[in-house]
Amino acid sequence: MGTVEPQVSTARDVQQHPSMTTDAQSQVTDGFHLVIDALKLNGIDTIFGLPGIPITDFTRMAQAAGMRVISFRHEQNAGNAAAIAGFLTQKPGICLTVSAPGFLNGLTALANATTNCFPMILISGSSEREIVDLQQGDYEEMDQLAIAKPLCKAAFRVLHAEDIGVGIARAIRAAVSGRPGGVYLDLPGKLFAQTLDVEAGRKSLIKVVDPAPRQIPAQDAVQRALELLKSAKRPLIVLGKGAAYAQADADILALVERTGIPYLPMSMAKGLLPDTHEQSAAAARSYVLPEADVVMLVGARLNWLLSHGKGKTWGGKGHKDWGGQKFIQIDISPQEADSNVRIDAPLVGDIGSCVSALLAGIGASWPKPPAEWLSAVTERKNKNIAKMAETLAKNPVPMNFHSALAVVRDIIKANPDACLVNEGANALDFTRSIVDMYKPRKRLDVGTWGVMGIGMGFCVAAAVVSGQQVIAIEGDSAFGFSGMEVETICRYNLPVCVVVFNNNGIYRGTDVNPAGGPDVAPTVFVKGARYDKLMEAFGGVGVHATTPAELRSTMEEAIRSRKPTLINAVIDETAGTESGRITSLNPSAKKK
Ligand SMILES: Cc1ncc(C[n+]2csc(CCOP(=O)(O)OP(=O)(O)O)c2C)c(N)n1
Ligand SMILES: [Mg+2]
Repeated sequence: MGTVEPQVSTARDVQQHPSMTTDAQSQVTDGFHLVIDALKLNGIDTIFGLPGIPITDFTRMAQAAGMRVISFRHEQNAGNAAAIAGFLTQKPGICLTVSAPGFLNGLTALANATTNCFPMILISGSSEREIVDLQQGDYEEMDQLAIAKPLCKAAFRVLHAEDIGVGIARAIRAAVSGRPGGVYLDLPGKLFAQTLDVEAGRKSLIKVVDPAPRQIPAQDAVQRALELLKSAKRPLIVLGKGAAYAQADADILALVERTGIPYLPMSMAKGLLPDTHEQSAAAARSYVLPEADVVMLVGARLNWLLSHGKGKTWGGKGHKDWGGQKFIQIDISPQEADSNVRIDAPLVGDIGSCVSALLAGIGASWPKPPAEWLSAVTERKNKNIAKMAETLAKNPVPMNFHSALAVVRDIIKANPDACLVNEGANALDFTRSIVDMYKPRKRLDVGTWGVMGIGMGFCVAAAVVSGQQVIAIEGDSAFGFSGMEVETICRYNLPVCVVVFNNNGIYRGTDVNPAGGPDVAPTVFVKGARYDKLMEAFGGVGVHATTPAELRSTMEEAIRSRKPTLINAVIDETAGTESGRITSLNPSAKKK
Protein backbone atom coordinates (compact mmCIF):
# COMPACT_ATOMS: atom_id res chain seq x y z
CA MET A 1 0.00 0.00 0.00
CA GLY A 2 1.24 3.48 -0.79
CA THR A 3 1.17 6.16 1.85
CA VAL A 4 -2.13 7.88 2.19
CA GLU A 5 -2.39 11.63 2.01
CA PRO A 6 -5.46 12.56 3.97
CA GLN A 7 -7.24 15.73 2.93
CA VAL A 8 -7.91 18.05 5.81
CA SER A 9 -10.29 20.92 5.48
CA THR A 10 -9.28 24.11 7.21
CA ALA A 11 -11.58 26.17 9.31
CA ARG A 12 -11.76 28.64 6.44
CA ASP A 13 -13.66 26.09 4.32
CA VAL A 14 -16.71 26.91 6.37
CA GLN A 15 -15.90 30.51 7.17
CA GLN A 16 -19.49 31.45 6.43
CA HIS A 17 -20.49 29.89 9.70
CA PRO A 18 -20.27 32.29 12.66
CA SER A 19 -18.88 29.76 15.08
CA MET A 20 -15.81 29.23 12.94
CA THR A 21 -12.77 31.40 12.57
CA THR A 22 -13.22 33.77 9.67
CA ASP A 23 -9.53 34.41 9.14
CA ALA A 24 -9.04 33.67 5.45
CA GLN A 25 -5.37 32.90 6.07
CA SER A 26 -6.21 30.54 8.91
CA GLN A 27 -4.08 27.45 8.88
CA VAL A 28 -5.85 25.78 11.74
CA THR A 29 -8.42 23.07 11.67
CA ASP A 30 -10.69 22.01 14.50
CA GLY A 31 -12.42 19.05 16.09
CA PHE A 32 -15.50 19.42 13.88
CA HIS A 33 -13.47 19.18 10.70
CA LEU A 34 -11.15 16.48 11.90
CA VAL A 35 -14.12 14.20 12.63
CA ILE A 36 -15.64 14.94 9.22
CA ASP A 37 -12.31 14.45 7.45
CA ALA A 38 -11.59 11.23 9.32
CA LEU A 39 -14.98 9.80 8.31
CA LYS A 40 -14.63 10.89 4.70
CA LEU A 41 -11.09 9.57 4.53
CA ASN A 42 -12.56 6.17 5.40
CA GLY A 43 -15.21 6.29 2.72
CA ILE A 44 -18.06 7.17 5.06
CA ASP A 45 -20.28 9.65 3.24
CA THR A 46 -23.60 9.52 5.10
CA ILE A 47 -24.69 10.45 8.62
CA PHE A 48 -28.07 9.57 10.12
CA GLY A 49 -28.81 11.81 13.06
CA LEU A 50 -30.71 14.48 14.91
CA PRO A 51 -29.19 17.92 15.64
CA GLY A 52 -28.91 19.82 18.92
CA ILE A 53 -26.18 20.89 21.37
CA PRO A 54 -23.32 20.14 20.89
CA ILE A 55 -23.57 18.67 17.39
CA THR A 56 -25.76 21.11 15.43
CA ASP A 57 -22.81 22.84 13.79
CA PHE A 58 -21.27 19.47 13.11
CA THR A 59 -24.30 18.48 11.01
CA ARG A 60 -24.08 21.76 9.08
CA MET A 61 -20.38 21.40 8.45
CA ALA A 62 -20.73 17.77 7.42
CA GLN A 63 -23.35 18.79 4.88
CA ALA A 64 -21.16 21.69 3.72
CA ALA A 65 -18.32 19.21 3.31
CA GLY A 66 -20.43 17.13 0.91
CA MET A 67 -21.63 14.43 3.26
CA ARG A 68 -25.23 13.26 3.12
CA VAL A 69 -26.78 14.23 6.44
CA ILE A 70 -30.15 12.58 6.94
CA SER A 71 -31.98 14.24 9.78
CA PHE A 72 -34.61 12.24 11.69
CA ARG A 73 -37.46 12.97 14.09
CA HIS A 74 -36.26 10.54 16.77
CA GLU A 75 -32.76 9.17 17.36
CA GLN A 76 -33.87 5.56 17.61
CA ASN A 77 -34.93 5.70 13.98
CA ALA A 78 -31.66 7.34 12.97
CA GLY A 79 -29.87 4.56 14.84
CA ASN A 80 -31.85 1.85 13.12
CA ALA A 81 -31.11 3.51 9.80
CA ALA A 82 -27.37 3.52 10.57
CA ALA A 83 -27.51 -0.12 11.61
CA ILE A 84 -29.16 -1.37 8.45
CA ALA A 85 -26.94 0.83 6.29
CA GLY A 86 -24.06 -1.02 7.95
CA PHE A 87 -25.65 -4.38 7.16
CA LEU A 88 -26.20 -3.43 3.54
CA THR A 89 -22.79 -1.88 2.86
CA GLN A 90 -20.33 -3.60 5.26
CA LYS A 91 -19.27 -0.09 6.24
CA PRO A 92 -20.23 1.16 9.68
CA GLY A 93 -23.43 3.19 9.56
CA ILE A 94 -23.12 6.44 11.51
CA CYS A 95 -25.77 7.65 13.93
CA LEU A 96 -25.19 11.10 15.41
CA THR A 97 -27.01 12.31 18.51
CA VAL A 98 -26.93 14.95 21.22
CA SER A 99 -26.05 14.09 24.80
CA ALA A 100 -28.01 12.23 27.51
CA PRO A 101 -31.59 11.88 26.17
CA GLY A 102 -30.54 11.85 22.50
CA PHE A 103 -27.82 9.37 23.32
CA LEU A 104 -30.26 7.14 25.20
CA ASN A 105 -32.73 7.31 22.33
CA GLY A 106 -29.99 6.06 20.02
CA LEU A 107 -28.79 3.42 22.45
CA THR A 108 -31.62 0.95 21.80
CA ALA A 109 -30.64 0.90 18.15
CA LEU A 110 -26.98 0.46 19.09
CA ALA A 111 -27.78 -2.49 21.34
CA ASN A 112 -30.04 -3.97 18.68
CA ALA A 113 -27.31 -3.55 16.05
CA THR A 114 -24.83 -5.35 18.29
CA THR A 115 -27.27 -8.20 18.88
CA ASN A 116 -27.82 -8.50 15.14
CA CYS A 117 -24.13 -8.12 14.24
CA PHE A 118 -24.76 -4.96 12.20
CA PRO A 119 -21.77 -2.60 12.08
CA MET A 120 -22.68 0.87 13.26
CA ILE A 121 -21.11 3.69 15.22
CA LEU A 122 -23.23 5.78 17.55
CA ILE A 123 -21.49 9.13 17.85
CA SER A 124 -22.93 11.24 20.64
CA GLY A 125 -21.91 14.65 21.80
CA SER A 126 -21.47 14.77 25.55
CA SER A 127 -21.35 17.35 28.28
CA GLU A 128 -18.31 18.66 30.14
CA ARG A 129 -16.31 15.82 31.59
CA GLU A 130 -15.23 17.74 34.68
CA ILE A 131 -18.82 18.56 35.57
CA VAL A 132 -20.20 15.16 34.64
CA ASP A 133 -17.59 13.33 36.70
CA LEU A 134 -18.26 15.47 39.76
CA GLN A 135 -22.01 15.12 39.09
CA GLN A 136 -22.46 18.85 39.33
CA GLY A 137 -25.57 18.92 37.19
CA ASP A 138 -24.43 19.99 33.72
CA TYR A 139 -26.83 20.49 30.82
CA GLU A 140 -27.77 16.94 29.75
CA GLU A 141 -25.32 15.42 32.16
CA MET A 142 -24.66 11.72 31.84
CA ASP A 143 -21.72 9.33 31.97
CA GLN A 144 -22.57 8.07 28.50
CA LEU A 145 -19.43 6.01 27.97
CA ALA A 146 -20.10 3.90 31.06
CA ILE A 147 -23.72 3.37 30.10
CA ALA A 148 -22.95 2.40 26.51
CA LYS A 149 -20.18 -0.06 27.33
CA PRO A 150 -22.20 -3.14 28.27
CA LEU A 151 -24.59 -2.62 25.36
CA CYS A 152 -22.16 -2.53 22.47
CA LYS A 153 -19.07 -4.19 21.11
CA ALA A 154 -16.69 -1.36 22.01
CA ALA A 155 -16.90 2.15 23.41
CA PHE A 156 -14.38 4.96 23.09
CA ARG A 157 -14.05 8.60 24.09
CA VAL A 158 -11.84 11.20 22.43
CA LEU A 159 -10.69 14.11 24.58
CA HIS A 160 -8.12 15.74 22.34
CA ALA A 161 -8.41 16.83 18.73
CA GLU A 162 -5.13 15.15 17.83
CA ASP A 163 -6.66 11.79 18.87
CA ILE A 164 -9.70 12.04 16.59
CA GLY A 165 -7.99 10.08 13.82
CA VAL A 166 -7.20 7.24 16.17
CA GLY A 167 -10.67 7.36 17.73
CA ILE A 168 -12.44 7.08 14.39
CA ALA A 169 -10.06 4.37 13.21
CA ARG A 170 -10.61 2.31 16.35
CA ALA A 171 -14.37 2.72 16.07
CA ILE A 172 -14.37 1.59 12.43
CA ARG A 173 -12.21 -1.45 13.10
CA ALA A 174 -14.26 -2.46 16.12
CA ALA A 175 -17.53 -2.14 14.17
CA VAL A 176 -16.60 -4.18 11.08
CA SER A 177 -13.82 -6.60 12.03
CA GLY A 178 -14.53 -10.08 13.32
CA ARG A 179 -18.20 -10.32 14.26
CA PRO A 180 -19.58 -6.91 13.34
CA GLY A 181 -21.47 -4.88 15.89
CA GLY A 182 -22.28 -1.54 17.42
CA VAL A 183 -19.62 0.87 18.64
CA TYR A 184 -20.11 3.93 20.80
CA LEU A 185 -17.93 6.99 20.24
CA ASP A 186 -18.20 9.72 22.85
CA LEU A 187 -17.26 13.18 21.64
CA PRO A 188 -17.44 15.84 24.36
CA GLY A 189 -18.66 19.23 23.23
CA LYS A 190 -15.33 20.81 24.04
CA LEU A 191 -13.53 18.57 21.56
CA PHE A 192 -15.26 20.06 18.52
CA ALA A 193 -13.94 23.54 19.16
CA GLN A 194 -10.36 22.48 19.81
CA THR A 195 -8.02 23.70 17.11
CA LEU A 196 -4.98 22.12 15.61
CA ASP A 197 -2.46 23.18 13.02
CA VAL A 198 -3.75 21.93 9.67
CA GLU A 199 -0.61 19.98 8.92
CA ALA A 200 -0.60 18.32 12.34
CA GLY A 201 -4.27 17.54 11.87
CA ARG A 202 -3.65 15.99 8.50
CA LYS A 203 -0.93 13.78 9.88
CA SER A 204 -3.12 12.65 12.77
CA LEU A 205 -5.79 11.06 10.57
CA ILE A 206 -5.78 7.36 9.74
CA LYS A 207 -7.14 5.70 6.66
CA VAL A 208 -7.90 2.28 8.02
CA VAL A 209 -6.14 -0.40 5.99
CA ASP A 210 -8.13 -3.62 5.64
CA PRO A 211 -10.76 -2.81 8.29
CA ALA A 212 -12.37 -6.26 8.18
CA PRO A 213 -9.49 -8.62 7.48
CA ARG A 214 -10.38 -12.00 6.03
CA GLN A 215 -10.15 -14.80 8.55
CA ILE A 216 -9.03 -17.91 6.75
CA PRO A 217 -10.26 -21.16 8.31
CA ALA A 218 -7.76 -23.82 9.36
CA GLN A 219 -7.37 -26.62 6.81
CA ASP A 220 -7.99 -29.37 9.36
CA ALA A 221 -11.25 -27.71 10.37
CA VAL A 222 -12.30 -27.59 6.71
CA GLN A 223 -11.46 -31.30 6.34
CA ARG A 224 -13.42 -32.20 9.48
CA ALA A 225 -16.46 -30.32 8.20
CA LEU A 226 -16.25 -31.95 4.77
CA GLU A 227 -15.94 -35.44 6.22
CA LEU A 228 -18.97 -34.93 8.43
CA LEU A 229 -20.93 -33.52 5.52
CA LYS A 230 -19.97 -36.46 3.32
CA SER A 231 -21.14 -38.96 5.95
CA ALA A 232 -24.62 -37.42 6.06
CA LYS A 233 -27.69 -39.36 4.92
CA ARG A 234 -30.05 -36.42 5.45
CA PRO A 235 -27.99 -33.24 5.27
CA LEU A 236 -29.38 -29.74 5.62
CA ILE A 237 -27.84 -26.30 5.16
CA VAL A 238 -29.15 -23.36 7.21
CA LEU A 239 -28.30 -19.93 5.81
CA GLY A 240 -28.29 -17.12 8.35
CA LYS A 241 -28.14 -13.35 8.31
CA GLY A 242 -24.34 -13.64 8.60
CA ALA A 243 -24.28 -15.40 5.24
CA ALA A 244 -26.27 -12.54 3.73
CA TYR A 245 -23.98 -9.94 5.31
CA ALA A 246 -20.86 -11.63 3.94
CA GLN A 247 -21.64 -10.72 0.30
CA ALA A 248 -20.27 -14.10 -0.77
CA ASP A 249 -23.42 -14.72 -2.80
CA ALA A 250 -21.94 -16.58 -5.77
CA ASP A 251 -19.93 -18.97 -3.59
CA ILE A 252 -22.88 -19.67 -1.31
CA LEU A 253 -25.03 -20.45 -4.34
CA ALA A 254 -22.29 -22.74 -5.64
CA LEU A 255 -21.98 -24.50 -2.28
CA VAL A 256 -25.69 -25.23 -2.15
CA GLU A 257 -25.95 -26.28 -5.79
CA ARG A 258 -22.77 -28.35 -5.98
CA THR A 259 -23.62 -30.31 -2.85
CA GLY A 260 -27.29 -30.63 -3.82
CA ILE A 261 -28.23 -30.26 -0.13
CA PRO A 262 -31.64 -28.82 0.80
CA TYR A 263 -31.32 -25.47 2.52
CA LEU A 264 -33.35 -23.34 4.87
CA PRO A 265 -32.94 -19.56 4.77
CA MET A 266 -33.32 -17.64 8.02
CA SER A 267 -35.51 -14.58 7.67
CA MET A 268 -32.91 -12.08 6.47
CA ALA A 269 -31.11 -14.73 4.40
CA LYS A 270 -34.19 -15.09 2.22
CA GLY A 271 -33.28 -14.23 -1.35
CA LEU A 272 -29.62 -15.19 -0.94
CA LEU A 273 -30.80 -17.88 -3.29
CA PRO A 274 -34.20 -17.15 -4.84
CA ASP A 275 -36.88 -18.52 -2.52
CA THR A 276 -38.26 -20.39 -5.51
CA HIS A 277 -35.02 -22.41 -5.80
CA GLU A 278 -35.75 -26.12 -6.02
CA GLN A 279 -33.42 -26.89 -3.10
CA SER A 280 -35.21 -24.50 -0.74
CA ALA A 281 -36.74 -26.46 2.10
CA ALA A 282 -38.42 -23.41 3.64
CA ALA A 283 -41.90 -24.81 3.05
CA ALA A 284 -40.87 -28.06 4.75
CA ARG A 285 -39.13 -26.53 7.78
CA SER A 286 -40.98 -28.56 10.39
CA TYR A 287 -40.03 -31.72 8.51
CA VAL A 288 -36.35 -31.08 7.77
CA LEU A 289 -35.27 -29.82 11.19
CA PRO A 290 -36.13 -32.97 13.15
CA GLU A 291 -35.27 -35.32 10.26
CA ALA A 292 -31.85 -33.99 9.26
CA ASP A 293 -28.84 -35.92 10.53
CA VAL A 294 -26.13 -33.38 9.69
CA VAL A 295 -26.84 -29.66 9.67
CA MET A 296 -24.43 -27.09 8.33
CA LEU A 297 -25.04 -23.64 9.80
CA VAL A 298 -23.71 -20.84 7.60
CA GLY A 299 -23.66 -17.59 9.56
CA ALA A 300 -26.68 -18.71 11.56
CA ARG A 301 -26.69 -18.96 15.35
CA LEU A 302 -28.53 -21.63 17.31
CA ASN A 303 -30.51 -19.06 19.31
CA TRP A 304 -34.24 -19.00 20.01
CA LEU A 305 -35.01 -18.46 16.33
CA LEU A 306 -33.74 -22.01 15.75
CA SER A 307 -35.17 -23.31 19.03
CA HIS A 308 -31.61 -23.46 20.44
CA GLY A 309 -30.88 -26.49 18.25
CA LYS A 310 -32.88 -28.79 20.51
CA GLY A 311 -36.33 -29.73 21.74
CA LYS A 312 -39.27 -30.98 19.74
CA THR A 313 -38.46 -28.74 16.75
CA TRP A 314 -35.31 -30.82 16.31
CA GLY A 315 -36.85 -34.18 17.17
CA GLY A 316 -35.87 -34.13 20.87
CA LYS A 317 -38.30 -35.84 23.25
CA GLY A 318 -38.68 -32.94 25.68
CA HIS A 319 -38.09 -29.24 25.17
CA LYS A 320 -34.50 -29.48 26.46
CA ASP A 321 -33.59 -32.77 24.77
CA TRP A 322 -31.20 -32.81 21.87
CA GLY A 323 -32.44 -34.29 18.65
CA GLY A 324 -29.25 -36.16 17.75
CA GLN A 325 -28.20 -34.06 14.76
CA LYS A 326 -24.55 -33.41 14.16
CA PHE A 327 -23.69 -29.80 13.42
CA ILE A 328 -21.14 -28.03 11.28
CA GLN A 329 -21.08 -24.36 12.21
CA ILE A 330 -19.47 -21.71 10.06
CA ASP A 331 -19.03 -18.58 12.10
CA ILE A 332 -16.50 -15.80 12.44
CA SER A 333 -16.59 -16.01 16.22
CA PRO A 334 -14.76 -18.97 17.79
CA GLN A 335 -16.98 -18.61 20.84
CA GLU A 336 -20.21 -19.31 19.00
CA ALA A 337 -19.78 -23.08 18.83
CA ASP A 338 -21.34 -25.16 21.64
CA SER A 339 -23.42 -22.21 22.81
CA ASN A 340 -26.54 -24.38 22.88
CA VAL A 341 -25.71 -27.90 21.69
CA ARG A 342 -22.52 -29.72 20.72
CA ILE A 343 -20.94 -28.52 17.49
CA ASP A 344 -19.07 -31.45 15.96
CA ALA A 345 -17.33 -29.46 13.29
CA PRO A 346 -16.83 -25.78 14.05
CA LEU A 347 -15.44 -23.87 11.09
CA VAL A 348 -14.13 -20.53 12.24
CA GLY A 349 -13.45 -17.78 9.76
CA ASP A 350 -15.21 -15.23 7.65
CA ILE A 351 -18.09 -16.74 5.71
CA GLY A 352 -16.59 -15.97 2.32
CA SER A 353 -13.26 -17.63 3.13
CA CYS A 354 -14.93 -20.63 4.79
CA VAL A 355 -17.31 -21.23 1.92
CA SER A 356 -14.60 -20.93 -0.70
CA ALA A 357 -12.40 -23.35 1.29
CA LEU A 358 -15.30 -25.81 1.40
CA LEU A 359 -15.88 -25.39 -2.33
CA ALA A 360 -12.21 -26.16 -3.02
CA GLY A 361 -12.57 -29.38 -1.01
CA ILE A 362 -15.86 -30.33 -2.59
CA GLY A 363 -14.52 -30.20 -6.13
CA ALA A 364 -16.71 -31.10 -9.08
CA SER A 365 -17.83 -34.61 -8.20
CA TRP A 366 -19.39 -34.35 -4.77
CA PRO A 367 -22.03 -37.06 -4.29
CA LYS A 368 -25.57 -35.74 -4.11
CA PRO A 369 -27.52 -36.56 -0.93
CA PRO A 370 -29.49 -39.84 -0.98
CA ALA A 371 -32.49 -39.62 -3.29
CA GLU A 372 -34.93 -40.76 -0.54
CA TRP A 373 -34.05 -37.69 1.49
CA LEU A 374 -34.45 -35.29 -1.39
CA SER A 375 -37.74 -36.74 -2.53
CA ALA A 376 -39.12 -36.79 1.03
CA VAL A 377 -38.28 -33.10 1.40
CA THR A 378 -39.74 -32.25 -2.00
CA GLU A 379 -42.93 -34.14 -1.25
CA ARG A 380 -43.53 -32.30 2.06
CA LYS A 381 -42.64 -29.02 0.48
CA ASN A 382 -44.96 -29.40 -2.51
CA LYS A 383 -47.82 -30.44 -0.25
CA ASN A 384 -47.40 -27.35 1.91
CA ILE A 385 -46.99 -25.04 -1.08
CA ALA A 386 -50.19 -26.41 -2.62
CA LYS A 387 -52.04 -25.93 0.66
CA MET A 388 -50.79 -22.35 0.88
CA ALA A 389 -51.78 -21.66 -2.76
CA GLU A 390 -55.35 -22.66 -1.92
CA THR A 391 -55.46 -20.26 1.02
CA LEU A 392 -53.92 -17.46 -1.02
CA ALA A 393 -56.46 -17.88 -3.81
CA LYS A 394 -59.37 -17.06 -1.51
CA ASN A 395 -60.77 -13.57 -1.52
CA PRO A 396 -62.48 -13.04 1.79
CA VAL A 397 -64.23 -9.87 2.88
CA PRO A 398 -62.78 -8.16 4.81
CA MET A 399 -59.32 -8.76 3.39
CA ASN A 400 -57.09 -10.93 5.57
CA PHE A 401 -53.31 -11.32 5.86
CA HIS A 402 -53.25 -14.00 3.18
CA SER A 403 -55.25 -12.23 0.51
CA ALA A 404 -53.28 -9.01 1.06
CA LEU A 405 -49.96 -10.82 1.01
CA ALA A 406 -50.82 -12.66 -2.18
CA VAL A 407 -50.70 -9.18 -3.74
CA VAL A 408 -47.42 -8.24 -2.06
CA ARG A 409 -45.95 -11.53 -3.24
CA ASP A 410 -46.74 -10.69 -6.86
CA ILE A 411 -45.42 -7.14 -6.47
CA ILE A 412 -42.06 -8.34 -5.12
CA LYS A 413 -41.86 -10.97 -7.85
CA ALA A 414 -42.32 -8.23 -10.44
CA ASN A 415 -39.88 -5.92 -8.62
CA PRO A 416 -37.14 -8.20 -7.26
CA ASP A 417 -34.73 -5.30 -6.68
CA ALA A 418 -37.10 -3.64 -4.21
CA CYS A 419 -36.17 -3.83 -0.53
CA LEU A 420 -38.83 -5.32 1.70
CA VAL A 421 -38.89 -3.93 5.23
CA ASN A 422 -41.12 -5.92 7.57
CA GLU A 423 -42.24 -5.74 11.21
CA GLY A 424 -45.22 -6.65 13.35
CA ALA A 425 -46.37 -10.01 14.70
CA ASN A 426 -48.84 -11.57 12.26
CA ALA A 427 -47.87 -8.92 9.71
CA LEU A 428 -44.28 -10.18 10.08
CA ASP A 429 -44.77 -13.91 10.23
CA PHE A 430 -47.20 -14.19 7.35
CA THR A 431 -45.09 -11.92 5.15
CA ARG A 432 -41.98 -13.92 5.86
CA SER A 433 -43.62 -17.20 4.88
CA ILE A 434 -45.71 -15.95 1.95
CA VAL A 435 -43.58 -13.35 0.16
CA ASP A 436 -40.72 -14.90 -1.82
CA MET A 437 -37.48 -12.96 -2.13
CA TYR A 438 -35.31 -13.23 -5.21
CA LYS A 439 -32.14 -11.31 -4.42
CA PRO A 440 -29.73 -11.11 -1.48
CA ARG A 441 -30.10 -8.55 1.33
CA LYS A 442 -33.51 -7.37 0.15
CA ARG A 443 -35.48 -8.56 3.15
CA LEU A 444 -34.87 -6.35 6.20
CA ASP A 445 -36.78 -7.14 9.35
CA VAL A 446 -36.98 -7.26 13.14
CA GLY A 447 -33.98 -9.58 13.45
CA THR A 448 -32.73 -11.39 16.52
CA TRP A 449 -34.78 -9.54 19.11
CA GLY A 450 -38.01 -9.33 17.16
CA VAL A 451 -37.90 -5.64 17.99
CA MET A 452 -40.68 -3.28 16.94
CA GLY A 453 -39.59 0.13 15.69
CA ILE A 454 -37.06 -0.66 12.98
CA GLY A 455 -39.56 0.10 10.20
CA MET A 456 -39.17 3.67 9.04
CA GLY A 457 -35.47 3.91 9.96
CA PHE A 458 -34.76 0.85 7.82
CA CYS A 459 -36.91 2.30 5.01
CA VAL A 460 -35.01 5.57 4.95
CA ALA A 461 -31.59 3.92 5.02
CA ALA A 462 -32.47 1.26 2.45
CA ALA A 463 -33.73 3.94 0.06
CA VAL A 464 -30.73 6.23 0.67
CA VAL A 465 -28.12 3.49 0.41
CA SER A 466 -29.58 1.47 -2.48
CA GLY A 467 -31.53 4.07 -4.43
CA GLN A 468 -34.05 1.27 -5.00
CA GLN A 469 -37.76 1.17 -4.30
CA VAL A 470 -38.54 0.22 -0.71
CA ILE A 471 -41.73 -1.53 0.34
CA ALA A 472 -42.57 -1.78 4.03
CA ILE A 473 -45.13 -4.23 5.34
CA GLU A 474 -45.99 -2.92 8.79
CA GLY A 475 -48.32 -4.10 11.50
CA ASP A 476 -50.36 -1.13 12.70
CA SER A 477 -48.75 -1.39 16.12
CA ALA A 478 -45.27 -1.83 14.66
CA PHE A 479 -45.72 1.23 12.45
CA GLY A 480 -46.56 3.37 15.44
CA PHE A 481 -43.07 2.98 16.89
CA SER A 482 -41.46 4.99 14.07
CA GLY A 483 -44.47 6.40 12.21
CA MET A 484 -43.45 10.05 12.53
CA GLU A 485 -40.58 9.38 10.16
CA VAL A 486 -43.04 9.48 7.25
CA GLU A 487 -42.21 13.16 7.39
CA THR A 488 -38.54 12.26 6.89
CA ILE A 489 -39.49 10.03 3.97
CA CYS A 490 -41.44 12.93 2.40
CA ARG A 491 -38.74 15.50 3.19
CA TYR A 492 -36.10 13.53 1.32
CA ASN A 493 -38.65 12.41 -1.28
CA LEU A 494 -37.68 8.75 -0.92
CA PRO A 495 -39.23 5.96 -3.01
CA VAL A 496 -40.84 4.28 -0.05
CA CYS A 497 -44.24 2.59 -0.11
CA VAL A 498 -45.43 1.83 3.41
CA VAL A 499 -48.30 -0.63 3.69
CA VAL A 500 -49.89 -0.61 7.15
CA PHE A 501 -51.70 -3.86 7.81
CA ASN A 502 -54.42 -2.32 9.91
CA ASN A 503 -56.19 -4.89 12.04
CA ASN A 504 -57.08 -2.38 14.78
CA GLY A 505 -54.40 -3.43 17.21
CA ILE A 506 -51.67 -5.65 18.52
CA TYR A 507 -52.22 -9.18 17.09
CA ARG A 508 -55.97 -8.55 16.61
CA GLY A 509 -58.50 -5.85 17.26
CA THR A 510 -61.03 -7.94 19.11
CA ASP A 511 -59.94 -7.98 22.75
CA VAL A 512 -62.35 -6.55 25.31
CA ASN A 513 -61.68 -5.00 28.70
CA PRO A 514 -62.25 -7.85 31.16
CA ALA A 515 -63.39 -5.37 33.83
CA GLY A 516 -65.96 -3.87 31.50
CA GLY A 517 -64.87 -0.26 32.09
CA PRO A 518 -64.63 2.54 29.51
CA ASP A 519 -60.96 1.81 28.66
CA VAL A 520 -60.48 -0.49 25.70
CA ALA A 521 -58.32 -3.61 26.06
CA PRO A 522 -54.53 -3.02 26.11
CA THR A 523 -54.04 -4.58 22.68
CA VAL A 524 -56.77 -2.59 20.91
CA PHE A 525 -56.36 0.71 19.03
CA VAL A 526 -58.77 3.27 17.58
CA LYS A 527 -60.96 1.29 15.22
CA GLY A 528 -60.81 2.14 11.55
CA ALA A 529 -57.83 4.50 12.00
CA ARG A 530 -56.64 6.23 8.82
CA TYR A 531 -52.85 5.99 8.80
CA ASP A 532 -52.92 7.18 5.18
CA LYS A 533 -53.83 10.68 6.41
CA LEU A 534 -50.49 10.87 8.20
CA MET A 535 -48.64 10.59 4.93
CA GLU A 536 -50.89 13.17 3.29
CA ALA A 537 -50.06 15.64 6.06
CA PHE A 538 -46.52 15.87 4.69
CA GLY A 539 -47.30 15.88 1.00
CA GLY A 540 -46.99 12.16 0.34
CA VAL A 541 -49.63 9.95 -1.23
CA GLY A 542 -52.10 8.40 1.19
CA VAL A 543 -54.37 5.55 0.15
CA HIS A 544 -57.13 3.67 1.93
CA ALA A 545 -57.34 0.12 0.54
CA THR A 546 -59.98 -2.41 1.52
CA THR A 547 -59.58 -5.01 -1.22
CA PRO A 548 -56.64 -6.90 -2.78
CA ALA A 549 -57.42 -5.20 -6.10
CA GLU A 550 -57.09 -1.74 -4.53
CA LEU A 551 -53.94 -2.78 -2.75
CA ARG A 552 -52.45 -4.08 -6.00
CA SER A 553 -53.20 -1.04 -8.14
CA THR A 554 -52.03 1.42 -5.50
CA MET A 555 -48.79 -0.46 -4.82
CA GLU A 556 -48.13 -0.58 -8.54
CA GLU A 557 -48.75 3.14 -8.80
CA ALA A 558 -46.43 3.84 -5.84
CA ILE A 559 -43.66 1.89 -7.53
CA ARG A 560 -44.29 3.53 -10.89
CA SER A 561 -44.26 7.04 -9.44
CA ARG A 562 -41.57 6.43 -6.75
CA LYS A 563 -43.54 8.88 -4.60
CA PRO A 564 -43.65 8.49 -0.81
CA THR A 565 -46.84 6.50 -0.31
CA LEU A 566 -48.68 5.05 2.65
CA ILE A 567 -51.40 2.51 2.03
CA ASN A 568 -53.75 1.87 4.93
CA ALA A 569 -54.66 -1.75 4.17
CA VAL A 570 -57.71 -2.75 6.16
CA ILE A 571 -57.25 -6.29 7.49
CA ASP A 572 -59.87 -8.46 9.19
CA GLU A 573 -59.43 -7.66 12.88
CA THR A 574 -60.16 -11.26 13.83
CA ALA A 575 -57.56 -12.77 11.50
CA GLY A 576 -54.40 -12.68 13.62
CA THR A 577 -53.20 -14.94 16.41
CA GLU A 578 -51.64 -13.98 19.74
CA SER A 579 -47.99 -13.03 19.09
CA GLY A 580 -48.21 -14.40 15.54
CA ARG A 581 -46.27 -17.67 15.32
CA ILE A 582 -44.65 -17.43 18.73
CA THR A 583 -47.76 -17.76 20.87
CA SER A 584 -46.01 -20.47 22.89
CA LEU A 585 -43.47 -17.96 24.25
CA ASN A 586 -46.18 -16.22 26.29
CA PRO A 587 -45.95 -17.22 29.95
CA SER A 588 -49.63 -18.16 30.16
CA ALA A 589 -49.21 -20.56 27.25
CA LYS A 590 -46.54 -22.30 29.32
CA LYS A 591 -48.68 -22.54 32.46
CA LYS A 592 -49.36 -26.13 33.36
C1 LIG B 1 -39.80 -2.62 21.26
C2 LIG B 1 -40.87 -3.64 21.35
N1 LIG B 1 -41.95 -3.43 22.12
C3 LIG B 1 -42.93 -4.34 22.20
C4 LIG B 1 -42.83 -5.52 21.51
C5 LIG B 1 -43.93 -6.56 21.64
N2 LIG B 1 -44.62 -6.75 20.37
C6 LIG B 1 -44.35 -7.77 19.54
S1 LIG B 1 -45.19 -7.69 18.14
C7 LIG B 1 -45.97 -6.27 18.62
C8 LIG B 1 -46.96 -5.59 17.73
C9 LIG B 1 -47.86 -6.54 17.00
O1 LIG B 1 -48.93 -5.84 16.44
P1 LIG B 1 -48.93 -5.35 14.97
O2 LIG B 1 -47.65 -4.69 14.64
O3 LIG B 1 -50.14 -4.55 14.74
O4 LIG B 1 -48.94 -6.72 14.18
P2 LIG B 1 -50.17 -7.71 13.95
O5 LIG B 1 -49.89 -8.98 14.66
O6 LIG B 1 -51.41 -7.03 14.48
O7 LIG B 1 -50.22 -7.89 12.48
C10 LIG B 1 -45.56 -5.88 19.86
C11 LIG B 1 -46.06 -4.68 20.57
C12 LIG B 1 -41.67 -5.71 20.72
N3 LIG B 1 -41.48 -6.82 20.01
N4 LIG B 1 -40.73 -4.76 20.64
MG1 LIG C 1 -51.99 -5.10 14.15
